[in-house]
Amino acid sequence: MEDPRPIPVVPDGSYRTACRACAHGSCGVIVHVRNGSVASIEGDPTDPVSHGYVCAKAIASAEMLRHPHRIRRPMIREGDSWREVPWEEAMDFVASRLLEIRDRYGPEAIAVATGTNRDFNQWIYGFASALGTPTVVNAANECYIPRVTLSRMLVGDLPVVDYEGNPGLVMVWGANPVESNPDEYVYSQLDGALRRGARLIVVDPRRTQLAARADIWLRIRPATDAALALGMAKVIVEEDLHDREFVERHSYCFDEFRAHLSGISHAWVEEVTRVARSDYARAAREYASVKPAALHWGVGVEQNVNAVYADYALLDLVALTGNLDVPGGNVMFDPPPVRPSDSLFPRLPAAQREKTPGREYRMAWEITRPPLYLIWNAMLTGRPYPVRAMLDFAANLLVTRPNSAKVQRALSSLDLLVVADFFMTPTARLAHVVLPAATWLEQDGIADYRKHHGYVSARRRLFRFGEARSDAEILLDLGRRMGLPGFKWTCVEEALDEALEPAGLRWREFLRLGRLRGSVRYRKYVERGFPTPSGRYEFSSGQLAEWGFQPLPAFREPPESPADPEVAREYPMILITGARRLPYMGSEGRQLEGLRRLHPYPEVEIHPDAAARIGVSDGDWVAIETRSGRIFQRARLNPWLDPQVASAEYGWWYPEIRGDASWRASNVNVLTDDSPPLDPLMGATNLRGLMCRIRRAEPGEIPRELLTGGVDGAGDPGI
Ligand SMILES: Nc1nc2c(c(=O)[nH]1)N[C@H]1C(S)=C(S)[C@@H](COP(=O)(O)OP(=O)(O)OC[C@H]3O[C@@H](n4cnc5c(=O)[nH]c(N)nc54)[C@H](O)[C@@H]3O)O[C@H]1N2
Ligand SMILES: Nc1nc2c(c(=O)[nH]1)N[C@H]1C(S)=C(S)[C@@H](COP(=O)(O)OP(=O)(O)OC[C@H]3O[C@@H](n4cnc5c(=O)[nH]c(N)nc54)[C@H](O)[C@@H]3O)O[C@H]1N2
Ligand code: SF4
Ligand SMILES: [Mo]
Repeated sequence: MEDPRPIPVVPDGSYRTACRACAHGSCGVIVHVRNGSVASIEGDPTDPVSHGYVCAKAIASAEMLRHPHRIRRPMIREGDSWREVPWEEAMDFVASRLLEIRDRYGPEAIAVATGTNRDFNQWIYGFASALGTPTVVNAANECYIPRVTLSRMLVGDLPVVDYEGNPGLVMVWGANPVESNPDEYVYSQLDGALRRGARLIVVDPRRTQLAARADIWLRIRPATDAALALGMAKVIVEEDLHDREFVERHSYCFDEFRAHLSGISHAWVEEVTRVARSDYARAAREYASVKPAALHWGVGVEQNVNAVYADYALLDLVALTGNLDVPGGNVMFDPPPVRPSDSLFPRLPAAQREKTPGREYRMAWEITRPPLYLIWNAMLTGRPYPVRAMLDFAANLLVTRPNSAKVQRALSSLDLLVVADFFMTPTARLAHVVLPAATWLEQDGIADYRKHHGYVSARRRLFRFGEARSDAEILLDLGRRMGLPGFKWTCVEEALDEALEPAGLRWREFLRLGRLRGSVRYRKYVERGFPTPSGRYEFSSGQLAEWGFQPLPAFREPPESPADPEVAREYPMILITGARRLPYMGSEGRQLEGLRRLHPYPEVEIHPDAAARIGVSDGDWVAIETRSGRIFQRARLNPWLDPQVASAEYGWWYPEIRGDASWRASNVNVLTDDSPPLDPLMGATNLRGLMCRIRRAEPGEIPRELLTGGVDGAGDPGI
């Protein structure tokens, strides 16, 4: 095999840049380049967000950079094999096929897909708008976009914890920043606050490392966060602990909210959430009395059919206690002086926007993020319109989207699937064209461009690997070839210059400067008001009412519930899918020995009593079954869990296994469903709180490679 060594584009030295091995943290790092290769990657202690934090994924990036199984050249499928082709040929092929499909069926027949919020995403959304397609597949309905969209509607932007403002208490709700550093946050910030003496409340069905450190841990039943938040609001209002000044001067419909809370009983909250009233009342009192207090919430809250109302109830807690936009509370930070990412590209024409499927999921529809089942259906049935092609940049859809079997059917039905990735993922294996993407060490870009903490920083290209190109480079090339409006730049650097115009900087200057931040101002609502119909914080949303939705947050039982005896008889356990583990981002990293060694197999946490009932010991392989399918993971016994709750890992596929078992054997999305009922506003599916059964796995059922431990971290390229 030809030497895959990366080529440095800088002389030996130490370079400040922004990590992106997890698509989220953008931790400031210093990459030491010696003898033309990465000697080490260390945390940058001067970074104002990450403060020198660095994790195993960042360290493993050096292995990733030179991994022998990375895609090195564009490839076009020929029957069952792949032909490596020059970029020119690949781009011409893709552009001409896409134009044919556009001319025949309309631009909406071309889906564009991406995964989690990555720094290049404005290019893929810009490409979709310029092309004129509303058929956008991303993680909006599964991730934290319900929180972002609702926050924009009610308070202008996502209120992020102001760790620099020294919160006296942090309530971590459905988040686990020790293992996952979601958008806007890095664990070092929370750790710093706790070391400075902040109190800690954790709301999580699992006793995470953080929960073990907490003053109060509320072991909530999965998917009942809306009910618990309402219960806490009820305590605060009943005991007159709310911030009177905020409520009187800046809010609207408080009396309706109070009446709404009177309509629920504490007995109901206890029964639904399985948290004792005395415990959540204590948490509510602390959260309402310590000033300032911050709410650090995560997707544990959102990945279920109550997503938007759970977010609303949490936002109410922040507002009610006067912790909105105050130092050390939850702040809507002003953006840095860069052009908003969507202003760089043309807007989706109104007539095309109107075609977005799923208008009934109104909040998702407004932002052109239709629930995914509608797009898979369109591929499979041609209704409401045919979808015949998909460009997939950075999404391993077969593993990370609910109902994997259906995703496979839908993608396999396309006339053209183009995937840009680092490796031959199960999704890439279905493609007609695969394109080699550049990692964070191989590209110039503005880090955290689309985040909400007010910072951006510079990420610089240090290496080239094979013929890999950054996603921005690929999409710019494709857009130009197709003659799309707005794709005017001759190189990505010109677009970066344009993005930086408001700061009066060009890319090269920003690279030297390294970082920009918007001005930090608090209580901006005093001057600006809120972006609601009333101009105040609305405890009852005028916008939701106008759309015909229940205007105050409410809870409904998940579609599969332990409260339904018929379901519970067959599937007695409540399943969480996807609590994160530090070594892996989503479905990534299973090829990297440095990470796989840390965590070689997927684990499902179950209570020892539940394990004893099915004759399972710690480390045994078990079968997890739902109405949708069956997978295998290894049991990890955890005495702190509710004995009825199990927590399985997500993102698992085995690069070392050929064939469908690679993505079917342990992929938790074989168990999830994508069909209604969904969250009525955002179309979120139940990734937390579905019903399952767990039993001992029979040796014959499990792929041989897993039992013999024949997992070679380097894996099989799968080509
Ligand atoms: N059951 C269940 N499902 C879930 C979740 C869950 O908790 N449970 N979480 C959901 C959430 S919150 C999210 S955001 C999604 C995440 O879903 P995805 O974003 O699809 O997750 P990843 O596996 O991280 O990334 C997909 C692919 O992108 C490639 N990649 C990474 N960076 C780049 C890049 O810069 N360019 C290119 N071209 N490719 C790149 C990786 O190699 C990987 O194959 O999953 C969702 N699905
Ligand atoms: N290492 C690593 N880091 C990541 C990712 C990754 O895959 N790996 N993914 C990135 C992505 S896409 C995202 S969106 C963020 C997500 O990061 P976070 O928002 O922190 O979310 P998770 O880590 O998925 O889950 C947080 C906690 O929610 C708990 N939980 C599960 N169900 C419920 C529930 O119903 N209610 C409550 N209150 N809690 C519940 C879980 O037990 C878990 O401890 O992380 C990002 N960072
Ligand atoms: S949390 Fe993410 S950005 Fe930060 S060091 Fe780890 S992989 Fe890199
Ligand atoms: Mo996410």
